[in-house]
Formats: sequence, structure tokens, C-alpha cells
Amino acid sequence: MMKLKIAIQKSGRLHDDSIKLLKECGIDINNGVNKLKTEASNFPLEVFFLRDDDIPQYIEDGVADIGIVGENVVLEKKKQVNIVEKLGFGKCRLSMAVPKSFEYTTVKDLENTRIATSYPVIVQEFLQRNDIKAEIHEISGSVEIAPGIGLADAICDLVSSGSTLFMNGLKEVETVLKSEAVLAACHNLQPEQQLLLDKLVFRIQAVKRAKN
Ligand code: PRT
Ligand code: ZN
Repeated sequence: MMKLKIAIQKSGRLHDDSIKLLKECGIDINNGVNKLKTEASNFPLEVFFLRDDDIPQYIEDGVADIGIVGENVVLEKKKQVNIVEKLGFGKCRLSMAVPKSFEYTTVKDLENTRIATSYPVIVQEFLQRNDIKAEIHEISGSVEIAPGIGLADAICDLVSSGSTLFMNGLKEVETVLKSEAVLAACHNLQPEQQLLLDKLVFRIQAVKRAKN
């Protein structure tokens, strides 16, 4: 029988909630540590554990049919995938932040600044939308320390509670994007896989309704 292949985060903020959602959908997967893939025992589902950054590419290529990943990652990677359903966890926002001493009043204050971020594509679009010229410094982690070490004047990073910004003497000044985990799917699924996806989405919607 044909199986639906789903990519989920191997470890990190979305891993546990992704497994939990599948469980709530009545899908049992034996999640052995350090496994790259596993299968559900009671649904034709094959599960791949991957880094979140790689998930959109795998879906675009059809290596995975669907995946659970932050909408922020889908938008940054610019891959051709469908966002099928928002999942209600992994909520955060991608925000601009500046040092507390920065006298910030409007988005125009970002003109001619150096902005450190792991999201250069989304930031570039934001700057264009607002007609602002600024220098983007792409860094892969610890973005919040960039202003303190003189690498940047501002940052654009994911925020949830805001405590990371606060602890680094930064203040949030613009929300660039609101994000949560989404179910993303390949553009050209086989009819059989589309049917399995419909079945899964039906269950996800029931789980979501039960929580409201
Ligand atoms: O290893 P892999 O590449 O798979 O994982 P990763 O380290 O790239 O991602 P991970 O696990 O940190 O995050 C996965 C996804 O969770 C993100 O793409 C978002 O969609 C979502 N998410 C939700 C968050 C946060 N909330 C979040 N707060 N991702 C990161 N953060 C970080 C943020 O970058 C900052 O360092 O948490 C810090 C801020 O948190 P607060 O609470 O102090 O504001
Ligand atoms: Zn990642």
C-alpha cells in the first residue's frame, strides 16, 4: 500500500508538539531516539525526522509529501509548497529590535542601519515594502548579541516571551511576521496521497475543534 511521507523536526521546539498532534489524531508512531525515519503502526504514514530548515526543500522535491514546519521557515526558504493548515503551536513573531537607548519612532529610523538576522529574505522584503535602505548581515544563531558586540544596529529575530530581547538590552519595535507551525504539502501529490492527506487534515481539524 502507498504511504504518505511526513517530515517533522528531529529535535527542537516543534518536535514534541508535532508528535503529540499525530498522537491526538490517533496515529501511533514509535519514536525511537536517533532514528531518521519510522512508520506509524495504524495509519499509512512514514515519518522522517529532519532539521526544520531542510523541510521545505524536501517537500518541494517530493522526497516528503508533507511536513510540519514554522511558517517563518516556509516563507524564508521560498520553496514551492502549499500551506494546508495552521496548527496552533510554535507561535511566535519575527520582529525588529534595537538597543534600548536607540531613539526609535518610526520604521524610517531603520534607514542606513545594519540589521543582523537569520531571515535575510523576509527582512529584505520588509525593507523593500517600507522603502528603506539598510544593510542585512546574515548570521545563523545568537542574533541577539549582535548589537552588543558592535556587529549591527538592529536585529530581526523570532520572539515569543520577549525575555531574550530584554536580557540583551533590546526592545521590540516592529512585527515583521506572525508565525506558527503549519502543515505544508507538495504541489503535485499523487491522488492516493492526496486522499491520505485529506484524511489526516480531517483529523487535525477535529483535534483543533475539540480544543476550542
Ligand atoms: O535543529 P533545527 O534547525 O531543526 O532547529 P532550529 O534551532 O532552527 O529551530 P528551533 O527548534 O529553535 O525553532 C523551530 C521553530 O519554532 C521556529 O522556526 C519557529 O517557527 C518556532 N518558534 C516559536 C521559535 C520560537 N517560538 C522562539 N522563541 N523559534 C525560535 N525561538 C527563539 C528565538 O530565535 C530567540 O532566540 O527563542 C528566542 C526568543 O524567545 P523568547 O521567549 O525569549 O522571546
Ligand atoms: Zn533550523
